[in-house]
Amino acid sequence: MEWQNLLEPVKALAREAGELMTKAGEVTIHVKGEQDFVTETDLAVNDLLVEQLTEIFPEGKIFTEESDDHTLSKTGYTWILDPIDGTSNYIFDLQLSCVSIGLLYQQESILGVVYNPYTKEMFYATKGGGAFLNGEKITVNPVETVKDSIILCETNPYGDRTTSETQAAITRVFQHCIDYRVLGSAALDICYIACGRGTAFMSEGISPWDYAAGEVILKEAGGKSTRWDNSPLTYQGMQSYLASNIRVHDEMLSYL
Ligand code: LIP
Repeated sequence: MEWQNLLEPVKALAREAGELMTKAGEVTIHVKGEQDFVTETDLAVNDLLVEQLTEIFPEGKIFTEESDDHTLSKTGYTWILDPIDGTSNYIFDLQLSCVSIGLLYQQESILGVVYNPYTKEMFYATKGGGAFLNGEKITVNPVETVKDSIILCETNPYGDRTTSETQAAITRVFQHCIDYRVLGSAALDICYIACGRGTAFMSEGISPWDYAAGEVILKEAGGKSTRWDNSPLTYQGMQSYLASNIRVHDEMLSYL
């Protein structure tokens, strides 16, 4: 199957994964690291995604938050998956969690699907095909300054909290914006910038599975992303991340 024809099957798969999330009831939790958890539902969704994506598009190398191999295909396509982004939210039933399915060609995100089964909001895009929320085209908001903005932040909970720069950076931004929000799901944060609910999203440390799907959704919605030093994102390892409507990007970089 040509990658351009994958969008509908991937959306259907995301809905199936969402059913697993919302129907799971009491879940078993495993500790991966300091304040870093994985549930049996994460693992069940992971297995569903790996099995189905291997079947519909076997050319795609699989790279998931729960796999050991976090390297990209050297020649072609790589699926980068977060079975449940916002696992801590999921554990406490905050209902701000999603399944995130991204497809890269070499180092570029070309297809992205992010689905929140609680709100039934399906964000999706293909390179050159536009970005959508439940069938409606989406674009970043036209806000020109941070002063007139809601800024989305994440706290890099898996980083070293004794050396974290996050709180100082949020404080600097807070002195210049309407307010900030910490939702607990980077994949949803990026989609919220793409549809204009926030003007920029910042995190001192997120992983490729948090943004692989969101990247093409953000770009097709007219947004921009860089690391905090204005360098381009890579898909190797945890890194700082700033997404915006372009208009406030340079101002945001001055606070980070
Ligand atoms: C994470 C969130 C965390 C955020 C990370 C990532 P995970 O999702 O829990 O709040 O800062 O960027 O989105 O690891 O729970 O799937």
